[in-house]
Amino acid sequence: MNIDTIITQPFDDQRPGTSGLRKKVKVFQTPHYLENFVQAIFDTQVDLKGGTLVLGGDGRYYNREAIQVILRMASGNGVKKVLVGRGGLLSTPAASCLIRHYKTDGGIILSASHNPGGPDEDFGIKFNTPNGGPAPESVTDAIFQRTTEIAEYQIAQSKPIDLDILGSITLGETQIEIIDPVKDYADLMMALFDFNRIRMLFESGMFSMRFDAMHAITGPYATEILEGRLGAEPGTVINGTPKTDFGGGHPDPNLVHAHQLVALTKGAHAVNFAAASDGDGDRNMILGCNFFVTPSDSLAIMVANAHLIKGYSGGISGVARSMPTSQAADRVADKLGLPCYETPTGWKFFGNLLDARKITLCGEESFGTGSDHIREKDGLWAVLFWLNLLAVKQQSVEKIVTDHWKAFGRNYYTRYDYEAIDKTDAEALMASLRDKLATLPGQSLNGYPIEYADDFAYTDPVDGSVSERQGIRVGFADGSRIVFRLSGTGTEGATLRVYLEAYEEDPSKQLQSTESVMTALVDIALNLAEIEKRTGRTKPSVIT
Ligand code: VG1
Ligand code: CO
Repeated sequence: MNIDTIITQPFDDQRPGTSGLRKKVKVFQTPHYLENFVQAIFDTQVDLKGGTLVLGGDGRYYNREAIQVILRMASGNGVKKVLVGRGGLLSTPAASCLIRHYKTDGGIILSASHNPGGPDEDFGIKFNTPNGGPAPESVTDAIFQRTTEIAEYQIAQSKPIDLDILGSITLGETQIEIIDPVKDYADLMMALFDFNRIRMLFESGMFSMRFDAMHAITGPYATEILEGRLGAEPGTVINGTPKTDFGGGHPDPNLVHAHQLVALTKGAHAVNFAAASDGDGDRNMILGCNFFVTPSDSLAIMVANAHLIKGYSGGISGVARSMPTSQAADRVADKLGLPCYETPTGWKFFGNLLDARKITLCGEESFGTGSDHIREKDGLWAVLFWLNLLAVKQQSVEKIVTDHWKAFGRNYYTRYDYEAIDKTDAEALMASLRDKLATLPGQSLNGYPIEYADDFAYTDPVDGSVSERQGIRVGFADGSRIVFRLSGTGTEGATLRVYLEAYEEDPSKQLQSTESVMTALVDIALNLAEIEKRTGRTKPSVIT
């Protein structure tokens, strides 16, 4: 087997964001672009030499081509074994599961998550460490540093590997094993949830559900688990065949992009339960009959009910949420006497807390929930958690959520996204907010007294690492909160996210529309950040 050493030059834009390196496909197709980044992984993650790597992606356009390149580079860099999902497919949670199950030296996941796919759309790559989780900042910093000084990469000569046949092949000294992408993950789900009870729910004839895979990676997983192992009727999974362009849509499970699914929860033939996942299978949206569960509430409800679920019935050690996520989970943790951590945005910040067993459950407002079973957020896991809960409680989704509000109060929640705005304008807007921070506490805006205002900084309680400038928080005396931050996953200009939260303890006021409750806070946010003046936008691109 011949290994070529290819001379290359650094690209200056390979710093990973919230979740890996995300760029337009066209950028990744630039000669040496993908190769440089992959070589930087091999150069810095030295255990991969002679070690084992998990490899797979969400099936988007360029997935197969990138896998061929990475396999040849793995061989060129002396990786002993690569576990690849058949067809080059692995959901993000399944990749995390495999890294842990087979105790590998890490994994490379190809995905741009919920961003659209296709020749003119997005692609992404990230490295997960041996604990199964996204690389922490120390690792992504080292990889980035390496990309700035890279001069050559190693790649084995080979004709394309057949990714569609299960079994073992050798590429030089490297063993490539094409494995079933679903089996180990589905087995793990069976260990955590009461499949018999969920099966009885489906068999009762009184319960119907739809799961929208949005033409993305969860199709094969959901079909095997829901229709195969749990006996849900055929057709329960919709849009279940992964497509390289996700059928032309945004594989983003929210009320806007999953509108086909939302429609199935309304009207005379509405289903009792509906759920969707994103491009790479780590997000989830939970719906009841004509009812939407905010991801922040979903996390809080999981914490409150974990004792009812097989895999968590022995008790949970604590909970964490990303900073912009509503404080609903904090209220539950408080009542149950559990520790509750507030971390910066991105799953990588949960890894240490999970590894140190300080938390069992964690989540983000951006449709992500998960637990210590793996080190990524997990879309289907959340769906199964809810199914298990519905099977135990024999109540509707709406009843479970509204009862939860009565017991713990309701955190009304909404997020405004301003996408693809000018980067300089976005940075100026954040800088101007930062400048105002010191003078805000004590002031009242539209009759709302401000209690605190800061730029969120986080000290990891396990390794002491510090992450600064993680978002501007403005907290009000009544528990409401506005958060401003710039996205770290976009590929065009900048995206400003404005997160709004209002707390209501009184059950008689818990059934208002989120929009009406938020009017005053929205107004405060728009004025405080001078959004229209600074971005030229009169309304957000998406409200979730
Ligand atoms: C977004 C979400 C964040 C999530 C990240 C990756 O990041 O806000 O909560 O962890 O996406 O999720 P940002 O920096 O754009 O706000 V995924 O499903 O895109 O891997
Ligand atoms: Co995702």
